[in-house]
Amino acid sequence: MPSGIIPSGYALVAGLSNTGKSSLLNALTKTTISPVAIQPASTRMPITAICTPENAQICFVDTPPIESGYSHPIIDWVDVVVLVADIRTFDTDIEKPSMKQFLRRADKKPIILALGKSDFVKPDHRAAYVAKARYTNLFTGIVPVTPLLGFGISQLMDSVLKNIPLRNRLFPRNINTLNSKRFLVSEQIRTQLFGILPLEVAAETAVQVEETSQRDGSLYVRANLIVSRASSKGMLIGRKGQTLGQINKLSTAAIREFTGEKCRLDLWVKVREAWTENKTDLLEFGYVC
Ligand SMILES: Nc1nc2c(ncn2[C@@H]2O[C@H](COP(=O)(O)OP(=O)(O)O)[C@@H](O)[C@H]2O)c(=O)[nH]1
Ligand SMILES: [Mg+2]
Repeated sequence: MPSGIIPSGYALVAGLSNTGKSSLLNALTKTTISPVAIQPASTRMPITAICTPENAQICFVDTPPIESGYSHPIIDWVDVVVLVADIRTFDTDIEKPSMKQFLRRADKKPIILALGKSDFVKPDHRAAYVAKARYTNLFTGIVPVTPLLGFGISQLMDSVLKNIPLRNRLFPRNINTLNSKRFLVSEQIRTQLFGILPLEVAAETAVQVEETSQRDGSLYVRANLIVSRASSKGMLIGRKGQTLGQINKLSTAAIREFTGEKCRLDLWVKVREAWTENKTDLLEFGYVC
């Protein structure tokens, strides 16, 4: 192999809502870069994490759910697709229109099927699920996985690596994401909202990180939580500031875990009426590429 030529490329992580895409990306890259929420559909923009197994580079791209159509165009520029599906519902899920559309667009790419949530089926039944998926003839590889337990992760990584082309390295050494820290921090905060607030309020709260800096040996983050109607403001703050305090506590812990830095978070609640209906607000808050 000529010097400087290594396996280097992109792997899309796609799947229906709540199948475990973000958990899988984190397990593959040994990070917590992509927030995992109990509520479905929390990932809204691609989140990238680069890992470097055995002198190689793979940039995994976590995406919003297939139902949103967001991941379809990304297929065209990645080298390999990791399709995450719930092992229990895979056979009916691939019949859904959005999934069929996705699979049609991906038919020229290697697709590796990660059968997620495999802890929900008995270990000696997993081979039967794999055989059933193999019968579709759609996949280059099929691996049952349980990201939280690390099960199937190294097999999946090997399978992805085999499909990454040899080329000059695409990414500088020592970078682990293509996203900005500001964006990743805002996503960590935004995800916490879904565990604390009613879904409709969380979905209409933008997070705008105004500052990330070093202060007294800690990461200092100042961020605005921007609600779309004045009546939601009180709900975010809560009685005696309790709700905001809880959002702050959970977000601080999440940012600390993801950055590895001690964090001090300063959160403010602001109102911008009907921002969800305004194109320039959507652009400003990172909802449109
Ligand atoms: N039991 C189990 N839960 C999982 C597994 N993978 C993900 N989850 C849970 O499923 C939920 C959705 O996971 P997430 O990674 O955010 O899914 P995404 O919406 O596809 O990105 C979270 O509560 C995860 O903890 C798995 O393999 N087994
Ligand atoms: Mg996700």
